[in-house]
Amino acid sequence: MTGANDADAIRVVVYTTDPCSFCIRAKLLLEARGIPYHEEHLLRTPEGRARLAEVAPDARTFPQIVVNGELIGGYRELVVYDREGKLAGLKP
Ligand SMILES: N[C@@H](CCC(=O)N[C@@H](CS)C(=O)NCC(=O)O)C(=O)O
Repeated sequence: MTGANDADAIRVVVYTTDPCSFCIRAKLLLEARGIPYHEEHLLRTPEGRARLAEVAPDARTFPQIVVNGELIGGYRELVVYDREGKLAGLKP
């Protein structure tokens, strides 16, 4: 799923799986803030696993959220990122 049509505007990748309530919360927060994102759902796109292993080799939980190629963490870290005002800077 993608939150915008303009692929160039997408700087956020959310690695998800099912079931995953934190994944849903992360996506809702991004949508509430109007931040476009690309979802890599690992059950639907198994090749995403290799991409996730590259950026977050130690990841044990979902979601894993990457901004501008850099792993910021999971949902809790996304909330902190938002509180710090950094999400606003990702608006197209
Ligand atoms: N601190 C993490 C917690 C994420 C979390 O616990 N996710 C669950 C799915 S909703 C998970 O991956 N559970 C598997 C496990 O803990 O091994 C965050 O904020 O994203």
